[in-house]
Amino acid sequence: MHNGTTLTQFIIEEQRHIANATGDFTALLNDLVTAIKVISNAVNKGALIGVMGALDSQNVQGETQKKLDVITNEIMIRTNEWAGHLAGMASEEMDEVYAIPNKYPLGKYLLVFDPLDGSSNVDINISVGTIFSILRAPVGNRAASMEDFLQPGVKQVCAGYALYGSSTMLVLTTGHGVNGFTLDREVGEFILTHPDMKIPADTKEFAINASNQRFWEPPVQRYVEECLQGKEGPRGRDFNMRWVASMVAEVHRILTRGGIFMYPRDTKDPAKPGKLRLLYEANPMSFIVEQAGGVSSTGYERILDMQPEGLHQRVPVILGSKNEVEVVLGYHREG
Ligand code: P6P
Repeated sequence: MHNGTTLTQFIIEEQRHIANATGDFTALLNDLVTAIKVISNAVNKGALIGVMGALDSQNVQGETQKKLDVITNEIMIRTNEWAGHLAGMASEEMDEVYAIPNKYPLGKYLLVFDPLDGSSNVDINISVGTIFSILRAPVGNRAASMEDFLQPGVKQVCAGYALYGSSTMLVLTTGHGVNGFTLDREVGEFILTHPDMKIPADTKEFAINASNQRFWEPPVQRYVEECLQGKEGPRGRDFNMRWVASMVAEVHRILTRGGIFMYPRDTKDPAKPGKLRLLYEANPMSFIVEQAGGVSSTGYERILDMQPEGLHQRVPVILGSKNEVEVVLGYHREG
């Protein structure tokens, strides 16, 4: 059960942690939460409102767009563009920065998001989510340039995700720990159900797309092979494996019971140093994971320290339970 703390109440209390808070941040988060409620409704209605299936279009990633990719992107834009809290937005589904229309005032924050992460799962009714990251605009109240978004992950003011699963949850951090909220549809409010989430330091559960095994770097090959050898191998214990193909679901499982998630650098497409995008997948999830006591790395460097070079830059990701990620990083150091 819960003590009934609503997200609205929680955000206002969080606002007290933010220096010179003017209420803008709280109002921005409230608009973001409204978008997430609308997306949750669309995702959960699914086939009933004809939002399943793919379009003929591709996004900047060269990925076929699902109807819901476009619909959810539109919901995020329309719900957050008007209130005067943002200097610009960037999304997995848009090639360029989204400029706030002239009819609306500009604000001091930047919003970066993947409106429907794991959308390839939508038609088969497996959990998907929205990932978001809030940065401060280098110069507030001025239309943001692309360069304004290229800030290391340590500059994030807030990061979070919505998980549209058996229940709709919102998990977020503002740098003071990680808290999870569950949507009570009868009330229309997110209720604090998972206060101060922490990732167990150890785990026996790894998540990786094993079909890419032949493309992995040697340290990852070694790590996974040793997991598969189980208690007869050098790790001396058996492991379990999961792969949902929805990063939000994987990270939520790790926050809930521990684990290690890997989408490592692979040689499948040498032009791509990884599959996941730094600004709107790796950075927000890394902020959350670190705030919950976990570790998040490319294998060679801390993800939150990386200087982004482009809106849609891809990076390798190895994140989760501290002690298990450290094993993989140790293998990378050994070469
Ligand atoms: P694959 C979803 O498209 C995503 O960006 C992440 O959410 C997920 O972890 C990964 O890609 C799945 O990739 O290669 O298994 O389809």
